[in-house]
Amino acid sequence: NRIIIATGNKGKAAEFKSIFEKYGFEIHTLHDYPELGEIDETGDTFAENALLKAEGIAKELNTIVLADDSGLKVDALQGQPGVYSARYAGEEKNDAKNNAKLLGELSELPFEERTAHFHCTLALAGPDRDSLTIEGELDGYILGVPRGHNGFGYDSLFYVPEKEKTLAELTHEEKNAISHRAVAVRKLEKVLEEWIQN
Ligand code: ITT
Ligand code: NA
Repeated sequence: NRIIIATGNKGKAAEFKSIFEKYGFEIHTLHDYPELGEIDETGDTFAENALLKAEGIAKELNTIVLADDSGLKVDALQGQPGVYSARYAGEEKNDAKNNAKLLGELSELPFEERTAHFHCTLALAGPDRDSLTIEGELDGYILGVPRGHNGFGYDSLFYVPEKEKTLAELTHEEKNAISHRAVAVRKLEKVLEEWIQN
């Protein structure tokens, strides 16, 4: 059983590989298909962008494809960076610059007002079938200084109160048990077999 995940993000790809391993799926990503062009993420919502990626790649490869559109929603910033999380600090995707920009925006705020949510929308698409979207979220706080070196993106700034750690201080296994991506994949698991059969 093979699943193609329409992502070029190495952090996401690693997480999908370890999350889906236990379901016995072999995971391929866009790194395995260098001939495919990048999909323009022109949507205003996570769902629109996830569908653009899944349906675009499904059409090119004529097979079933899963895509992830995800990001960080900060309450004090009215939900920003949101769908712009990957390119918050500029056109190039740069985690260090994105984190620095976020810290600058929140510099005046006390801890209690730094609430944030990681969001993940998964989209499943395939030839001759209706697409499906599924969501997952994780609640936390944005710290004033980074902590930990695991993970990717905004993980070192995202404090999870239940763990008393940032996502970057958790092991991969610990993050993959609670993350927005893991929550969405657990929901997907319940409908995947039936969707594939239809
Ligand atoms: P693909 O579109 O190729 O999948 P991308 O990185 O551009 O890769 P998105 O458009 O969905 O993907 O942007 C997601 C961004 O949100 C990502 O680059 C991080 O900055 C942030 N993000 C999402 N999930 C995260 C996580 O688990 N930990 C830390 N940051 C995350
Ligand atoms: Na996006």
